[in-house]
Amino acid sequence: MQTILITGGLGQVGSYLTDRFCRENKVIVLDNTFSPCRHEVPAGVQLVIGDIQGPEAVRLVGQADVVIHTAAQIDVNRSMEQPMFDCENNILGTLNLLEAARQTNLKRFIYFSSAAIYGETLQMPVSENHPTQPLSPYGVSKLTGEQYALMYHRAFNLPISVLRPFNIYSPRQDPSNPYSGVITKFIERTKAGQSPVIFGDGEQTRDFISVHDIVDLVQLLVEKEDAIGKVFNAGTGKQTSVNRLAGIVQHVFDSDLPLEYRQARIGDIRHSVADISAAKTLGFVPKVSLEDGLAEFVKKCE
Ligand code: UD2
Repeated sequence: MQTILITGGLGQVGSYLTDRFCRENKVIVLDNTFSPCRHEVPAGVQLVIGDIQGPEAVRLVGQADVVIHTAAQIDVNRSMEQPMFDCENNILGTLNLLEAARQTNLKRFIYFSSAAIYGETLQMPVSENHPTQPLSPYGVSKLTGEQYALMYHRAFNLPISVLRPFNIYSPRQDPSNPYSGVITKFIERTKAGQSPVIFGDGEQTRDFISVHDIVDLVQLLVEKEDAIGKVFNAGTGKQTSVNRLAGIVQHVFDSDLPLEYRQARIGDIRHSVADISAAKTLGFVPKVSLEDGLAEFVKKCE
């Protein structure tokens, strides 16, 4: 049995990781409850309310065999308005954990980066060695965290693996959070008897990945020696247009209202899809189709 520290363990991704890893491990959740998707942890899991920048975080890293670092300031717009806040949380917070990890015998440190580090992409699908040209302070802070993590691997032999998730969805995403993704927004409107609102012509595409597939991939990163010192895209490798997504949501929720089109978002990326060859070398196979993933939201509503 290993001790696994999950930072941001009350969040959308962290809470699913906690559910999976607590079956066979001792899990400690560190969360500042800034944007929790749930307020309790499963029985047997230790919850520590605190910040990744503080001394508490250092103490907890010292107790862990594995650190899965998901805690972050995740709002791209907020990063534009308050870049210092974003920098402190995402860069200094990550550095605090890495510094703590340097003093230990950790078996693995998984760093959650983001596809935001790529910015507008030049070729598709996007592989991990594509140039990085972030378009927001959030993208810069995530990329800087990656660079620190990989440097700690090279210089101090820390067993780091980096994950770059594309568009993650789950029924636990908080609909009241302005940051929440297009899937949550479409479902909330459809449930309220309103049309999904599409920004632009709806032909922009994304690689939507279920949180369950993300958890599978993290498990592989924790288990496989081959994952150390490497960066992995976390997507499905499938491209879905926003128009098609709206159609599937309406089908799943049995709605036929006409779609509502509004002006495109400034700075919206046109196409995004992951090359997942690297993750496949670890044995990763995305299992949840968009249709099945969305059906899970219906169950939650029942
Ligand atoms: C995702 C990430 C973001 C950052 C970025 C980097 C999420 C939730 N956000 O932003 O953190 O990593 O990728 O590229 O995963 N849209 C609509 N109607 C709506 C809401 C959105 O048409 O009501 C469109 C939106 O204009 C965009 C697409 O849907 O073209 C996806 O939007 P999103 O906010 O879910 O995610 P994205 O890809 O902008």
